[in-house]
Amino acid sequence: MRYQHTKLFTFFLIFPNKLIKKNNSVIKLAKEKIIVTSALPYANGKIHLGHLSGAYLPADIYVRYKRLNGDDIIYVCGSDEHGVPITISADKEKVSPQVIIDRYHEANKKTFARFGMSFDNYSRTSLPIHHETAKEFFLDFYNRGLFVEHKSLQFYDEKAKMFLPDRYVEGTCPKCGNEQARSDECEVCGALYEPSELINPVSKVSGERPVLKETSHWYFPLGKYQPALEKYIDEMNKKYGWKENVLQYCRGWFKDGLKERAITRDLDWGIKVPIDSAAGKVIYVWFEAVLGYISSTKELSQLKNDPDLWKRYWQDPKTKYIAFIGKDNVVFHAIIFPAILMAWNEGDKDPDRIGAGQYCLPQNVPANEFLNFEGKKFSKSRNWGIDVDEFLDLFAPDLLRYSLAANLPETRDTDFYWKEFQLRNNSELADILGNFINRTFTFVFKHFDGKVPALFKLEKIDEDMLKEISEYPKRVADLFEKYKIRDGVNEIMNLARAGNKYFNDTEPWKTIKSNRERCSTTLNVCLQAIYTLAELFSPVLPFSTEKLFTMLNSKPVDWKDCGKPQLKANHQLNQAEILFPKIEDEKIDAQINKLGSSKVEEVKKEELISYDDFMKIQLRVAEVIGAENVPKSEKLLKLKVRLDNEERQVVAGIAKSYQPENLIGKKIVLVANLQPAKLMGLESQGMILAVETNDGGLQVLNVTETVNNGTRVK
Ligand code: B3M
Ligand code: ZN
Repeated sequence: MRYQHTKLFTFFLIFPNKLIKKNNSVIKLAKEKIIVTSALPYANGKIHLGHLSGAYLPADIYVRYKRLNGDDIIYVCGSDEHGVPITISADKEKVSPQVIIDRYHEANKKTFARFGMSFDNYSRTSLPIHHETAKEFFLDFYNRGLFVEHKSLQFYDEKAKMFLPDRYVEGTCPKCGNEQARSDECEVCGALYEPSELINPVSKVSGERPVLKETSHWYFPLGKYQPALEKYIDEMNKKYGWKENVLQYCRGWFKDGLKERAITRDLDWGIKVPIDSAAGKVIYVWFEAVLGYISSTKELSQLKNDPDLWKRYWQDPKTKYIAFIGKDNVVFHAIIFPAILMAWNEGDKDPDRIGAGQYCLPQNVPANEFLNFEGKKFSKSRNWGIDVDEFLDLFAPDLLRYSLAANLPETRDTDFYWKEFQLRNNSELADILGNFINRTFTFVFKHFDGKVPALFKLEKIDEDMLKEISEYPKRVADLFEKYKIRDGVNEIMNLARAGNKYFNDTEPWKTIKSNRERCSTTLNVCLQAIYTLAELFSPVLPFSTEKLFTMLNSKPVDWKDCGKPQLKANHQLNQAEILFPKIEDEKIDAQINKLGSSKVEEVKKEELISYDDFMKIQLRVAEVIGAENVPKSEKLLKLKVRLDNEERQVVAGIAKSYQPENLIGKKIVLVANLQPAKLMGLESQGMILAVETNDGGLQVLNVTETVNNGTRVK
């Protein structure tokens, strides 16, 4: 429910952020005006599960919860389409950057939609509206004399005849010795330095050692804002509790002392520096990308035909702005972006510029740590991980949302494991939540015609359960409000656990025979719990809970009310469908087996065997002289094989690939000194070697007929 100023004005006095009814009989809780943003992903590759866990899913859950809470919220994002990451991808494929950004912007936008991301707008930084916004900020700062112009030495590739941006140069970090450091930034220790400090630089374009050549750039005086930034972060933390990891990063930066930062680059892809003398220079991608949040909101204004919409959010001092990001983006959102906004806001002191508006700064920056994949970093080149689209081709989006949400890297790095994913689905979504819903619906349809059974006299167990249900919305909200999304999600599942326990303890399958009113009462309570679960889970499982609301023949209410009994007696329900089918082992194993380098690495881990060990295995050529099917077995064939002067019986699992008669006369390779084993009651005196074919069948290894029976294979 969103309030409209005009309609409510006659009934309510509007206090800052609060609506109080005139006769004071009802005090409506403060509704907040909120902007939520998620980091703009570079449009140079597909987003993976790690991205979703870092900056997108937690934001989407928060936003969906806030909407149900009746808050006035907008959620914007978009593609980051400038900068060296894009040009590097374009160079690799030998296409223009435009081809890259068009491809990945569209792809990621679609993927996000499939995953259920509920952005109000998903924009792109290549749009004119963004270029204008970035240039407006740049020119404002430039005209106010805020920038300092410096000549500096920059790496220049004499072979390729170009200045080399940071990521085009690799060398050794002067601080920690990382040999893959960029020209001005080390990803390992986080150090920022001058290109001239990099040890042993190499150009990624030509592979040559680049030279340092003079160029001139504009610098943003970040150091000037350090006192204000420290005060701002301190205040925000005191009022709203920032995450420890974010504070740690910021403190580290402050300790080193903020320095001026070049905000232009010698590059031809990006937003041209809007000054005549600056040909060949673009605005540094990080300076403009953060402004993309504002441009995305401006685009939303256009789309909604409401030109001032963006101002009502960004330039209202009461707006609460929350920036969801991954930990690698902290400095840009907690320090640089606030500094840019402070610099803009102080411009209002300039008589020429009054009325340009004051932007609100992030109230919180709930950055997440990283998600790894099966114990390692995601890696496309090593085929380690899975594409989100590929995932969604195999499994419903809510399954992914749940397993990621229940394991968000909020306080430390976490891992996605296929087996854990299966377990979360099978033993939580299916066995706990799905089971509770299913048994209740089945019972109500069987014994109460699918109508909500009435409440009769409440016993203590019912009162306790109703009380517990009523406490959940606030309990979960308190966690979500603190950005403890993972804890909130796990808490909701506890209500489903409590529901199952209540169902078991009240034994409706017995009371239906002994005391129908008692049975009716307890099932009513179960359905109220399911209603509450539907609403509490709706930010996490939007697709399944939509179906669940259809089953309940009902709709969500204001979040704070969803713990109160909402379903009236006799209300007609719709037939249940299974919301969470179990995932079979085969489906999961197939994914694990597909993981690229896993096999290679596992072999490495296994102990190597010695030559002597190998020679212990007697591999001998044998001729098949008899073959028949094994009764009642689809897989096994009983073979008779001849070595030099003995015959053996071998039971082999190749019946799906061979007709017995086709094997007669073939010379195969037998493991001749294997301990005999019994298969379906038949003794097998050895094993024959076979390979798996592409279609999953087996092909027996053959030796030409001229080789004598019994010959050793070495
Ligand atoms: N594009 C970094 C990234 O995709 C960067 C975030 C921009 S947020 C304004 O990892
Ligand atoms: Zn380093």
